[in-house]
Amino acid sequence: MVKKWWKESVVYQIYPRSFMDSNGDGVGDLKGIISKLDYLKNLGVDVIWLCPVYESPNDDNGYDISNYQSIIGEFGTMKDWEDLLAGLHDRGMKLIMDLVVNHSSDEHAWFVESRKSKDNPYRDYYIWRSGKDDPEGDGVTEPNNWGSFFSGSAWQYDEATEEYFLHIFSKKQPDLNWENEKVRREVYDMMTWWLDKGIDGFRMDVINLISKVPGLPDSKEGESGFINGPRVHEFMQEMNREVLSKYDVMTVGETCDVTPDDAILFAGEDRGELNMVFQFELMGIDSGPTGKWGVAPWKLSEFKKIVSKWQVELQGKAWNSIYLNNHDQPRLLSRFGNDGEHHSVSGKMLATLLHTLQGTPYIYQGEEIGMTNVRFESIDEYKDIETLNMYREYRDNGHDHSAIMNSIYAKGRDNARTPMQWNDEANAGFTTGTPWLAVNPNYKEINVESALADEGSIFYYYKKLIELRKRHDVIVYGEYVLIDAENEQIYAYTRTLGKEQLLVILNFYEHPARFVLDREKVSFDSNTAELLISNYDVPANQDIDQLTLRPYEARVYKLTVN
Ligand code: ISL
Ligand code: CA
Repeated sequence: MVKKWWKESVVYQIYPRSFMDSNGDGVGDLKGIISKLDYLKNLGVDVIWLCPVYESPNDDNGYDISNYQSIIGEFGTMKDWEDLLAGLHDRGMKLIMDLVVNHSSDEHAWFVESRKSKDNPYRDYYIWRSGKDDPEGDGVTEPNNWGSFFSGSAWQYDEATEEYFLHIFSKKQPDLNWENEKVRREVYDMMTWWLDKGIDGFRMDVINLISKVPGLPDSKEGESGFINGPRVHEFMQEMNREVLSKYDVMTVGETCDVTPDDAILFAGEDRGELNMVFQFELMGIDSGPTGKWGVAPWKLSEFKKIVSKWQVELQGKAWNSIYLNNHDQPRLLSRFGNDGEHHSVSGKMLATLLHTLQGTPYIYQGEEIGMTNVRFESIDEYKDIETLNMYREYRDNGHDHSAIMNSIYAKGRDNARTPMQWNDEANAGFTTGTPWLAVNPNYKEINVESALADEGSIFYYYKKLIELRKRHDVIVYGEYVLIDAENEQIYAYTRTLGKEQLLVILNFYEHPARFVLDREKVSFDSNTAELLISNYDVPANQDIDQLTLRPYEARVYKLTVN
């Protein structure tokens, strides 16, 4: 494994709208983030990933960009952004920006031109098609059967030129046409412009959707016309050659529906594409047959199988990114832990997993203080376009209100987007005005101020895990081996680098669990077992061959291999 700074780093994701509001308009902003840089430095993270801060009509909270080279007014100015970058660099932290180039906003100047006429110079920046004949309907219908991620067809009819444009996400997020060389040049120039301003890399939104199957044929059951399309690697290699290879930066591609083999193509050490990808397999573990909204129970053996598959198959070939939640996913503690009685220990147990797998860990804002999912009474309190579109569609199809609300409570994206909880004052100290999305009522107990005042808090546990990463190469580079595949209550594995070995033991449930070490899988000198971290007090020199783990107990030992 080649040593790289981005493998040794811990990333912290900021969703600016919900992080900190500096001027009382209820919307988080850049000055708000700047006011919290010492907090982030105290936590010890190395890299900040900033979700989109560009000009946008906010149909999808900034993932619909109308100008890639300008800052949205409600977040501040370019000067504020430069101050943020300088503030991070001064503190030894780095900044990666969100790159959203599968689509733009329909309010981007390119699309405004594109929709004007069929012979407009920008027409071919987007994907336009005439409708198909539809003798049974009103004469014409969508060019193909592709569906949008945000409900309904992926095509929108446009009066002006009587054609449809493609939008894999909302109607206000038309897909850019990557087949057009000019589009690619514009994107590369824009990336270069940001890199020359001094940023340290990119997180690339749905980057594996940029190449569409030629001819845009109907997709058959289980197939897709736009996931990992035929030219995607050619485009990624071109982007790398033209832009990324000229800088020492970090790149992570958001890639839905990829296998480890796909990930090796995108992020293989010798591929000249990306450094790592976000894969979604674990995020699908609690989906039912109807997909994301059909909430289903999950088993620990399945969880381990997925994680282990990625750990083993990428070993020595490509680098993993490790995340358990983000701005699109429910809060990890509510999903995989226990956000009630065992809030603190289960939050720490999941943190132990996050930081001791092989890959770069990503912390999503608020995770470090154990923020949880939220349950708003009324659908009117929700703001996310995916949630609102789904609600409408499901209601139209006759689904029961309370059943839909239960899906939203489990999976809705606003779970992760409620404002950061800074203290127990009004609106959790996030704003002096009215927050754009209501705060989670549990802010009185769960907030930064109380976390900082309690040395046993989840916050200090994250901080310690981050410190350990800096001290022990085995945490970064050690090879992963699962040691108890069948166990439905305990997740245990080793990480080995030369003669150094980590033994990680995690009880995933609230019941005590018996752990018996399989000496054939772990060969070490007991006298050298050093407890690096645990979420409980552990008696000194305890025999680790047989243990009874307490609810959600986590332990990490460092051993010397015989
Ligand atoms: O949120 C999801 C879970 O249902 C995904 O479908 C998500 O939309 C997908 O992972 C792509 O996400 C990214 O691109 C979207 C944007 O809405 C998300 O916030 C972003 O992370 C479109 O730009
Ligand atoms: Ca503000």
